[in-house]
Amino acid sequence: MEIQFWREILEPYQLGVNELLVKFNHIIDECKNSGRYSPIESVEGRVKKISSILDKVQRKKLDSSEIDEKIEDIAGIRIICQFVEDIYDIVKMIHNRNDMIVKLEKDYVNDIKESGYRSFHMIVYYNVETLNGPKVIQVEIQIRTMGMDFWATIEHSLQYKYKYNIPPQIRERLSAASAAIIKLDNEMSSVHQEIRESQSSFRKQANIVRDI
Ligand code: 0O2
Repeated sequence: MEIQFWREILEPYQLGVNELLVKFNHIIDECKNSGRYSPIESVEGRVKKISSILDKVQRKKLDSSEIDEKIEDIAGIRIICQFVEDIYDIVKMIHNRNDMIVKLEKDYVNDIKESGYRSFHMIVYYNVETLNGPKVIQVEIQIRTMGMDFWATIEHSLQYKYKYNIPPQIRERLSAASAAIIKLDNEMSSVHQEIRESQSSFRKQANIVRDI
């Protein structure tokens, strides 16, 4: 497949990722500026590499005309938050927005994957305006706590190191680490009200100092 083919496929996705990064970062700023607690700690985004798209095309035996419809994660947004409760606040927020339509959700927070992976996944439809007119793209949004992100990042690099064949003894340790992170997330949730209040009064204080 030629460069022009990939440019035409990927450009709308890059635009979508750029726009969504601005929008989710703006939520963080709006919360900060009004002294409110932000359920979003940070956000990152990427467009899937051509080699990874091709792997998926082969694995799912797709025709090149089916890429837009069948590969739902060409555009990926990852939202990191502090508490498990924040995940569900963000999910609600996304449902209430007019610029995204939720196609499907996978709750790997409650329905933990065999590997120990936890995260909330949403596939949303999002409209972008291109030179050729409007285009509706699919975007995968992964929402997870800092703890879940820590685990997934380490596990992902081990998958890479062991070429997707992690030895059983390391798998066991990863499962134990995942269980420890569940405990940590639960512990943090149990004191979250107190932490939220202290962070919000700290932020208000910082805003007052900044405004002087
Ligand atoms: P990358 O590089 O992150 O993009 P499909 O997406 O169709 O292949 P599936 O199983 O329906 O299949 O998708 P799923 O499991 O809902 O989500 C896939 C993405 O979630 C992965 O993307 C990872 O980002 C993440 N993920 C899922 N399971 C695991 C896991 O066990 N460990 C880690 N570290 N991440 C996981 P990609 O395409 O694999 O890679």
